Amino acid sequence: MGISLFDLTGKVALVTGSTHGLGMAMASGLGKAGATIIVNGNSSQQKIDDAIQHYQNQGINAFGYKFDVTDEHEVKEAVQKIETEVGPIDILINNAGIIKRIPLEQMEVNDFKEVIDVDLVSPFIVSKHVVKSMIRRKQGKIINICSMMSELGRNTVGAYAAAKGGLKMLTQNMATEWAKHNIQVNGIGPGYFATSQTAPIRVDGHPFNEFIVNRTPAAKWGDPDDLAGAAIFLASGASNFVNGHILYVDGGILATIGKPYNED
Ligand code: GCO
Repeated sequence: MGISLFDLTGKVALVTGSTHGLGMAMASGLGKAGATIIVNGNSSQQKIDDAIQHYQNQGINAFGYKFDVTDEHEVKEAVQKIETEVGPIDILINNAGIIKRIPLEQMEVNDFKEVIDVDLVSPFIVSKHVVKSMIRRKQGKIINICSMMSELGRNTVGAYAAAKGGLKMLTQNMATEWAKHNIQVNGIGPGYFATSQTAPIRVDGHPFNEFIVNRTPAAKWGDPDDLAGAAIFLASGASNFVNGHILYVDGGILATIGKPYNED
């Protein structure tokens, strides 16, 4: 039986922001496909240790590194440590991100800049340091976690939309510059998923909660595990001729203008 197209055995995958939420769901998928997972977070060592335990409980080989993805010095040091202690990074998922829901006319410039820093500049910083060994080894997979806001606007998330729209174009430019080195750079655009980030707008009775269920042809919020397949595909040999593609996992949101509330 030949190696499956989707087998990640022997690969090392760094997933930023993988101590919880979508990052943990995607990293678990890669781990179950055979990859060794490099867990990253920046809040506490305890959260990283708990996450490592979570992965190991699933039979996944995992190591943890605490660093701030917006700090180039910390990123450079961490990538060097990972490559020395674990091995070269074959797969990078730039997942770490924040959101601030504030109407643009009320938003402080510092708040706007912080969202851009984490959601757009840090994928550039981390990719810049990880891609060096990928170029040397003539192979690599980079996956940037975009958003519905890479394509659509929404009240109060202007900074986030600017960052995620930019991340879509950064993905396409990374693909343009690095494809000749046999490095495939693509994006995943999650629709609306049940995570800590969306918890405030998902509470029962919250108008947005009902809106999203109505706006999504699949008529539900996504389950983080629904992202694992897309991550495995874009991290594996099955996507070696896929470059600069944003794969939307959104239950059909981008396929439709939506429907009246009282329509089935
Ligand atoms: C929001 C949500 C979205 C989702 C996701 C959609 O406030 O609209 O948080 O931004 O998190 O990014 O793709």
